[in-house]
Amino acid sequence: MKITPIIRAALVGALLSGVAAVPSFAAGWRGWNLQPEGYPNTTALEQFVKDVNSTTGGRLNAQVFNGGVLGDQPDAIEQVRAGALDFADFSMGPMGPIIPATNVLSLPYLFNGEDQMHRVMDGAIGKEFSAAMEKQGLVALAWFDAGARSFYNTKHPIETPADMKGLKLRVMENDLYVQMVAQLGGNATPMAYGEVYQSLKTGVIDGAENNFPSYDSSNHYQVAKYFSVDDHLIIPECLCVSKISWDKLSPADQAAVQTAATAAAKAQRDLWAKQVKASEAKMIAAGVKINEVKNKADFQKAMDPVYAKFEAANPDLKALIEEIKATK
Ligand code: GTR
Repeated sequence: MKITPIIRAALVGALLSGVAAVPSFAAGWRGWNLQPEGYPNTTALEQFVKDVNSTTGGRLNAQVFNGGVLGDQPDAIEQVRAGALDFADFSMGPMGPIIPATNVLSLPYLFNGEDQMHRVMDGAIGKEFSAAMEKQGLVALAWFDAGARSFYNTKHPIETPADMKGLKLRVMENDLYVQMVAQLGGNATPMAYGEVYQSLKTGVIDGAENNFPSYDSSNHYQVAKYFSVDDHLIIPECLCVSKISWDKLSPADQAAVQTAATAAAKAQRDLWAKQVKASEAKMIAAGVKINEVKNKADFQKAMDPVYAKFEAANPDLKALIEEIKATK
């Protein structure tokens, strides 16, 4: 669906006032998605909507609103918890301030790679996170891939932590990322994704951090040409349904929605792997200066105080962190 500024204003107004959406949108499930058309997550969510609508005989009449037109993620999390929105693809990054146990997933260098992240999230530990989220109004149906995040900036390549000194970097809305950048000598500003391009352009910030597909689709590469691969964060994303919406479904419809979500996650992961390669090739062709950080261990070591502080504040989560790190 094409969202014009007027439709967007009407939708947001309707959400804020608690009134049902404008009449041209028949009552039905509404989903939040930050990413634009063509992005792996968007394609997967569109498949989810199509499957859900066909396997529930049109009862849910689901649709997804792409490109963050329904607002930023922290607000959208609250909307889904309140049942004002029915489903979403959420990064687990900005989830931490709302559901503290999920902050474990925002610890830098927690996972040793995407395969380990999949094994953890698809297994018993993933179910523990789902249980914590369900208590807070979010039913986690499947986990999407969001690759590994690295720093990029307008000034120079980052090869050692010393190159981070003084850089003003945008991070997602979670204090753990502010600590992460501070330990490396930079200055972090939590900021909504949609504001990053303009802030890079006007010099409000010098850089940010993300995966290749987002660096590409957000056009950040056009203004911040140095991408330094340090892979400091691997954060899963969650295809979540509002617990309020979920509890209204019959067991048969719940099963249909779960099946659609599992298939959507499979599609997303396949598309993701291809998109990472395609975006990297596009960045190289566009003249982006990509450097692989040689001594990632130095960056990792700098995170010790972040772990120490987190574990001191959450002693009950220490065993879980160790279990994740030990997962083969
Ligand atoms: C993207 C991710 C989004 C959001 C965004 C950001 O890679 O898919 O969910 O986390 O980064 O940096 O805000």
